[in-house]
Amino acid sequence: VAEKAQYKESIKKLLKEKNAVLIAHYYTDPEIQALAEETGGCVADSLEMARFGNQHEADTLIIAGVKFMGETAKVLTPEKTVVMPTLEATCSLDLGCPIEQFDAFCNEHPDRTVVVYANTSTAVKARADWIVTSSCALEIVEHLEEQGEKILWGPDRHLGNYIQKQTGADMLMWQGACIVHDEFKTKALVDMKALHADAAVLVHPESPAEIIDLADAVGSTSQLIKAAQELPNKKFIVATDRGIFYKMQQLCPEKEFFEAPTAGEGATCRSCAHCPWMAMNGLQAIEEALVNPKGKEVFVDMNLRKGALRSTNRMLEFSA
Ligand code: CIZ
Ligand code: SF4
Repeated sequence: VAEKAQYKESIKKLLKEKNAVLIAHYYTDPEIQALAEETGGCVADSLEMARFGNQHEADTLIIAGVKFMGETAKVLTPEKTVVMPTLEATCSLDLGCPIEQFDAFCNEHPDRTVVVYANTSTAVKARADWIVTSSCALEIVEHLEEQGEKILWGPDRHLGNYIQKQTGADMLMWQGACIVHDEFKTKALVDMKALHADAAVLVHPESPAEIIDLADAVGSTSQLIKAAQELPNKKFIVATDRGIFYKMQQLCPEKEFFEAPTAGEGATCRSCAHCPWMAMNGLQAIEEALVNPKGKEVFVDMNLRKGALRSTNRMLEFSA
């Protein structure tokens, strides 16, 4: 505990000295989210993180999250120094969508508008016509469907299937998945619901369809946090990364939150409702990134940047 307090003090001092700001995702550990809030940074979903970094006057952005979030920040503000606690923090959606294969898939379907989830590399974003995050995906696909466009969607198949069902759009899917949300189990959730009959079930749409079918509210992290505040229930079963409990508990101290059941427990559990890459964002790693950014700074290819900026700005302008 004493050690943690020292790290926090040191980070606060360094943020000021370097005119840096800490931007954390809802899935990072509670102490990181608390520190971001205390120091005038932000805790947000990937869309709001991108906006906040884009508008902030700091010279250096410390992005506590996963690689694609750092890359998005660099694409939007190339003049800033963008640093991450570790560049090893990636995402199974990003890993599962390599540009060579994705480009070939797009080339086979030239008649389709390419819509990709923000959880992708700069190269994949540059290949796309549109970027979406889970908080604006529905509206953007609805808009494209109204224009009569056929869509090629990547990489998350669960989110894609959910949006397809909601909008009726013609969508061809890349078959990626998030290792955290893919683990939620239907039967165990049905049992848990029976045990807490008065609980509302909150589900992130990166989860399998059978889990989404059991939900009282489906949405992005920020939308689920809103649902926790607005629904009258006193108890909630939550199917997304448990990092989100920090914000839910803070905003609804009188309510109770339970993790939705995952496949494995203990040793067999790969991700158990907490993203292993988000978990790499520790206090020590943040301090190190501030002291010596070497090896932790995010760079993007300037040619790819142009394309990624075009598709990312389309999203930001649409959802402004
Ligand atoms: O699962 C993720 O990585 C999410 C929800 C990202 C985001 O859009 O905030
Ligand atoms: Fe990627 Fe899933 Fe981790 Fe989000 S929670 S960063 S989608 S692996």
